[in-house]
Amino acid sequence: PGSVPHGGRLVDLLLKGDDLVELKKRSLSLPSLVLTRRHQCDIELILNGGFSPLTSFMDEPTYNRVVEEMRLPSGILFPMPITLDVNQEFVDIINGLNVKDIALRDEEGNLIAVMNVSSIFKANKEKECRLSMGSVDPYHPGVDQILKSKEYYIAGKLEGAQLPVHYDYNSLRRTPLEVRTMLAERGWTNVIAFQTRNPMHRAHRELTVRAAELNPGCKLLIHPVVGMTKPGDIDYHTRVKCYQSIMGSYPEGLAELSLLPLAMRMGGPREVVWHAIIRKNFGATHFIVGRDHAGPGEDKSGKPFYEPYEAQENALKYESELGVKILPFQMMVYVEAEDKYYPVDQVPQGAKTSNISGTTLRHLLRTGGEIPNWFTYESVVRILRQSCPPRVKQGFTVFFTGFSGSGKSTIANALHEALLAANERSITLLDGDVVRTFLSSELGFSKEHRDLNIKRIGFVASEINKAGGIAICAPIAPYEVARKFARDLVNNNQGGFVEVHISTPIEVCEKRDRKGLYAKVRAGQLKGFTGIDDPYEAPVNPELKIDTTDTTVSESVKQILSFLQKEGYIQ
Ligand code: PPS
Repeated sequence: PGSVPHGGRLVDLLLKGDDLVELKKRSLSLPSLVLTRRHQCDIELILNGGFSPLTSFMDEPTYNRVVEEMRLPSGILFPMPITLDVNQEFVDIINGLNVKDIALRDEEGNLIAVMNVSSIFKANKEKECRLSMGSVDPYHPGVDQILKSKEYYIAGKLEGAQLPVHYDYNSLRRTPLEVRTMLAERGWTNVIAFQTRNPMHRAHRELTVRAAELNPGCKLLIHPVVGMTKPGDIDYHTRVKCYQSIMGSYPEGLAELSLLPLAMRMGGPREVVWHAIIRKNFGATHFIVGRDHAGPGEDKSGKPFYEPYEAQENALKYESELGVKILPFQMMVYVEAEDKYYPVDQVPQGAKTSNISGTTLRHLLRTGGEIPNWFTYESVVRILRQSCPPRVKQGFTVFFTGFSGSGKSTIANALHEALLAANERSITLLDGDVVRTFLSSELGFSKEHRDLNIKRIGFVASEINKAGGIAICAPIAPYEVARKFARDLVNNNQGGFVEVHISTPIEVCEKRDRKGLYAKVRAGQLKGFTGIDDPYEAPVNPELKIDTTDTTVSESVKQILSFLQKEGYIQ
């Protein structure tokens, strides 16, 4: 039952029995390439047929035609370049081989597949971004990922050993064949797939049920992405709990949940066509496309990358070629007078509508504000509150940066004491000198070592925050990129990041010279000293800036505490 796979046949590249034993044996003597998370998501859907008719990462002619025309060399529609990027060093290794077989492995060393490399090429990444994403702005997550990928792409015949290993939700991670089998068992021939990367609320439930009502005989496949989504999205563990809880709200026998290990590119108009192809391969006959499908948000100037219905229009344009019925939906809004949801273009005249955006929801969660029943289900709110605690309970990092002798450590210590007295969370002080004694004892003061030091501090702070604790860090941290790295790590681990630039001028620091280090520098006994003969990139947009020339320690601590209070981190 269900749709014919894209290209006519469902790809399955996994070897079995003796062939598999033989492949594993052969792989032992091959050079290994460790697949990134994105590669693993892609290869899973190549090996199990989710990307049918693709049978590997794209070689140069395939890649070029896909980028330029959204088509495979056979002429079949395929909108998204699927590439395996490697560096020069690995290309040299391949070039040194007689038989160009390589073992593709996950980070634990598990063999995923063997590739016989037949195409190695340097891509025009700018062109790839411009044509496939419609932008070259690295604020676009898909563009950023392409631009950051390594300089060569490789491709060649794949022999699959196993799908990437997962430890969670294995009963819900169905392959295309498993979904098709499930549909067959249920006797479902007409199936509407629903894609999402967000928690589901009442609007989503109403939208999907409405789609089924408008297409009699259709059942629903709720098919959320658990591979990679937009940075900053709610983590998939939390989302899966939400999906599981919302499934009980569907009429009996109408909907099934299955998880998709896709690495999204947030490529809107092209991505939607790709999503439809994937769902077709999983057996769906219909595909819901709402407002701003796979949208990457806004560019640097706050302008959306795509028009809100651009993706929808593109999906409809290719509908007959796709062989999947596209069900376009406008945004659903709540009409209080009727306690009902309507697509925004079908709201009864004059009726007052309500909606809560993702941003507002996050704000309500962070501030512990009330989330109304008309918007979502109590069980969903409970799950979201657990994963996104209000700020007073959330872990956070206060990250001081500034010259040696600027006052970082003194203020950090005083802040530590003040916070100990005023809150219940555990607090860890990661002072520059202490870190260098225990965590980074082998490091010096080159740019590389300083960056590594800050990465380590960021990592430890993010882990502390993940467990709900407070981290106070006080390194010099002279480089913007490393500070940003620490900020991103913390933010991605549910932590708040408060950067405090102790902006005391270098002359004042030198005059104080508490540790006698500046004297040593002037005497030529110490080289590469921050602010004297080594760079310091001042933060452009720190949360706080304090110059201790005329500000006392207690005044500085007061400023930080009142900022933390204003932002809701402490009461
Ligand atoms: S960094 O750049 O963030 O990794 O530096 P950090 O870990 O904070 O370590 C700075 C402390 O090391 C002492 N020290 C130096 N600082 C700067 N440049 C050079 N070359 C150097 N050599 C030793 C100095 O005491 C710093 O401590 P603070 O507390 O900042 O005075």
